[in-house]
This record gives sequence, C-alpha cells and structure tokens, in this order.
Amino acid sequence: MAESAPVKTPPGEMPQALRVILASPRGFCAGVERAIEIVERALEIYGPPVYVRHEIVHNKHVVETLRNKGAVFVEELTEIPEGAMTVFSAHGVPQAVVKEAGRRALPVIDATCPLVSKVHREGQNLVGKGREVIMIGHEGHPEVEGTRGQIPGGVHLVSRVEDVERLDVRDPTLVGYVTQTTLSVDDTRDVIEALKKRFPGIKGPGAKDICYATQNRQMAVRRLAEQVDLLLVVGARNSSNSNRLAEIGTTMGVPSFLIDDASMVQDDWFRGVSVVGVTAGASAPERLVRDLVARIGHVAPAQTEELGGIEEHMQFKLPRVLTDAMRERGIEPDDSRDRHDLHVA
Ligand code: 10G
Ligand code: SF4
Repeated sequence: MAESAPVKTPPGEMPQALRVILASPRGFCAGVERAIEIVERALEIYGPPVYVRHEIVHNKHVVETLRNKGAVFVEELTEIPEGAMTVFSAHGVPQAVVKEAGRRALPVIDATCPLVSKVHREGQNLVGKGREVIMIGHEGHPEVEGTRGQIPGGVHLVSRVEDVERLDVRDPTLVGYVTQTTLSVDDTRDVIEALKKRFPGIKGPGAKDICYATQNRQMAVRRLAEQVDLLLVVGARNSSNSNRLAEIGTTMGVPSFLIDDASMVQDDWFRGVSVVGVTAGASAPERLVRDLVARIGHVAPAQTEELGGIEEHMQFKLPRVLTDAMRERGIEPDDSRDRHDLHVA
C-alpha cells in the first residue's frame, strides 16, 4: 500500500494530491512494433490501400492511425480485391488462410510475430514426432485459431486446470503441449503441472511459449500492485495480454481497471486513493499513457515516477520481402533504430 504518498487520502474522500507510479516495462513489445512498421512500410512502398487481415494488433488507436494512412482492415480474405497488397496480423493465421492467399495469388506480407511462428514450429515438430498437441490458450482468440490451424491434425485446447481431466487423447504416452504467448504465467504453470501429472511423458517448452514481453509486463505489474491503491491498465478489451495485467492487480486485491484510453477514467475511482499505478498492454501506444497521466492530474495534482524494471532490447527483423522492396527503392532498413512509439505519436 501507499508508503510515501505526499498526502494520505482518507477513505471515501477525493485526494488532495496523488502519486502516480508507472510500471516498467509497459506498452509496445518488439512484435507489435514490427507489425506496425510492416503496415507503415507497405503503405510507403506500395501505396494505399494495404489490406490487413484482422486488427494488426488489438488496439483501436493503432488501427485508426493506420486506417487514416490508407490501411483497410478486414476479417476475411474474401473481402480483399484481386491482387491487393495483404498483411497478416501479428497474432498469426491458420495454414488454410496462407493457402487461400496463395490460391488467389495475393501478394502477402506476414506480420506474425516471430515468437508466435516459433510456437507454430514447436507444434509442427511435436506432430512430426507422432505426438498429439495440447494447446493451453483461450478459445476464439486469433492467435489460438492461427496456431490450431498451423498444426497438422489441430490441437486439443485447454484453458484451465479443470479442462485437463476432460481431455480425450489417442495415446496418453504420445502427447505434447504448446501455449498461447500472452497467458498468465501463474495460471499456465498450474495447467502445465496438471498436464504433467496426467501425462508424465508429455513434451513441451516449459512456460517458455509465454513470450518475454508478457512475462516482463506481468512481473512489473506485480511489483507495482504491491505499492498502489488503484491500478489503471491501458489496453483493449480484446487484448489478451492487457487483460492478464489487470487480472494480476485484481488478484492482489487492488481495484484495477482496463481502459482503452483516458476518456474512460471515472473520478470516483480515486476516492480514498493516494497512489495510482499505471501500466499498458503490449499493443497500447505510449501516447495513451501520457494522456492518462495528464487526466489523472485533473483529479488532483500528481507527482509521477517510474518504477525501475527489466530493460528490453528485443528487436525483430522485418520480413525479407519488405526489406528487399525497401532496398530496391533506396531505403535502407535500419535495425538499430529505436522503434518505440515511433508510429502512433
Ligand atoms: O494480447 P493479444 O494476443 O490479444 O494481442 P495484442 O494485439 O493486444 O498484443 C500483442 C500481442 C500479440 C500480437 C499476440 S502474440
Ligand atoms: Fe510477440 Fe510477445 Fe509481442 Fe505477442 S506479445 S507480439 S509474442 S513479443
């Protein structure tokens, strides 16, 4: 709870002053920065429209910014005209979608995060070794749909420990598992334990399919939640990783709200609050965090600080098809530049 707040706010009262602590790391991960840059570069090189299958990342502000630059977001390839430049979202797509794009000869740039593609390969390798694949993930999420459709024979999907008992597999000695990249580290550990108990010979990646960015943001928010009276998470309702951050706050007994942006903030949330924690999901631009801090300053004069945490230096290369096209036009892809919040200022 609040230790060194400028003024301790009495229960039920509006604060006279606030301390705001920002989690670190927060916001854009390397896969999101890469995916946004892919759409921007495609627009720059080929000109609008560039069709994007599904929201490139789960954030309406990102989508809106790219839409204003000429990106067209669709859910199905059938909505894309013949020959139009097509980008697959960072969450990945099933093989059937790759094949359909091939049949229609659509020029495709795949913005699937390399860490999601790695999970696809793990699943394919398990099948190659004769194992049935169990996926830990959430039904209906596009990453799960993509991974399921990249693994020959599909997957058995489990979300919770209780699902493990209900699994019906061909041969309990020949199973393996993969996970969605944005799950709760704690919940997934429990499900993996249950899987290992039921299938002692199961093969899998440990919890390593949960990506570095998800793990780092969860670790940071856990440290943050120990010190605050209210937690605000900037992120979309449909953003899996953002939901997991708010969930951690709630589980730790801190009133926690997942908000699209500052416009969703309600003054009443601040009654009795001295210290506010702020973080952002992997698809939420830093601009929204800055706007939120400004909005908090309208509730009461606020002093803002950043909680030190793990520094991230992860960067993924752009797809070859794009860097070749860039070089042909005299644009040198610069892997060393800081892409952070470059695009959606
Ligand atoms: O957290 P989810 O998977 O819902 O996606 P997001 O767009 O909110 O954040 C970036 C993460 C991915 C692209 C999934 S690997
Ligand atoms: Fe890649 Fe992780 Fe970001 Fe997903 S959350 S795009 S797996 S880095």
